Amino acid sequence: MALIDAQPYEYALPADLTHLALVIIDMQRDFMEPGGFGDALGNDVTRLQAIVPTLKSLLSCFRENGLPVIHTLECHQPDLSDCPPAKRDRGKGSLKIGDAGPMGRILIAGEPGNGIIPELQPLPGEIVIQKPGKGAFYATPLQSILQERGITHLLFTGVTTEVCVQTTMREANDRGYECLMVEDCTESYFPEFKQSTLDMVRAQGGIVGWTAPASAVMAAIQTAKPTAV
Ligand code: TIU
Repeated sequence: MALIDAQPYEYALPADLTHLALVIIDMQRDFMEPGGFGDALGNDVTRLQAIVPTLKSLLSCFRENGLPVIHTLECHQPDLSDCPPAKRDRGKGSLKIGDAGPMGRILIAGEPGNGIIPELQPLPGEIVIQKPGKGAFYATPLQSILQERGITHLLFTGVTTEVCVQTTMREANDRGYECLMVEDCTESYFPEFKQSTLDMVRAQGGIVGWTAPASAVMAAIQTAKPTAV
């Protein structure tokens, strides 16, 4: 059995690695670039860039081993029918969800600014989940897709750590998935929130799951002799 050197203790990979998926949360221009949703909320979006090279390496590892990859996008339909007024009206930013910004309408599906950043573009065959909420299980087919494919183990990456990544990981934990957050493949606009999230995930014996760096994940996958190539 291959083990990831994780906290609070080793994370056991499934014997058949195709039951393990990499979940990449919301690596979209809307959160990563000036002029998008994250910027409109008043955040310094530039600090999220630091994880891109490491996340790209982890994605390459999954692709080279033929393992499942799931990308998510936070977005709303152009008519905002899936955007609760409570979400659109929250905050005092100058641009709200659906307003026209420099990269198109803010947080609207299909707009240039809503797309995944070029470095992490999904390949054909990879799962892409559009989600209207912070959690990727809410109002999406994610649970049924995981069940159909027999996926039981999930590695969480992306942005932002304490909002969409943590919400999705908690949703997955309650649904019985074995969850691990990849420490250097997730980032927040607030470094102290990222640290607190990692701490709370692995506290109490792993109350929400495990955390580990990407290097430990990739080392374990290499020793596991993938069943799929
Ligand atoms: N604002 C913030 O930190 N995050 C979000 O609104 N969405 C995601 O985390 N993707």
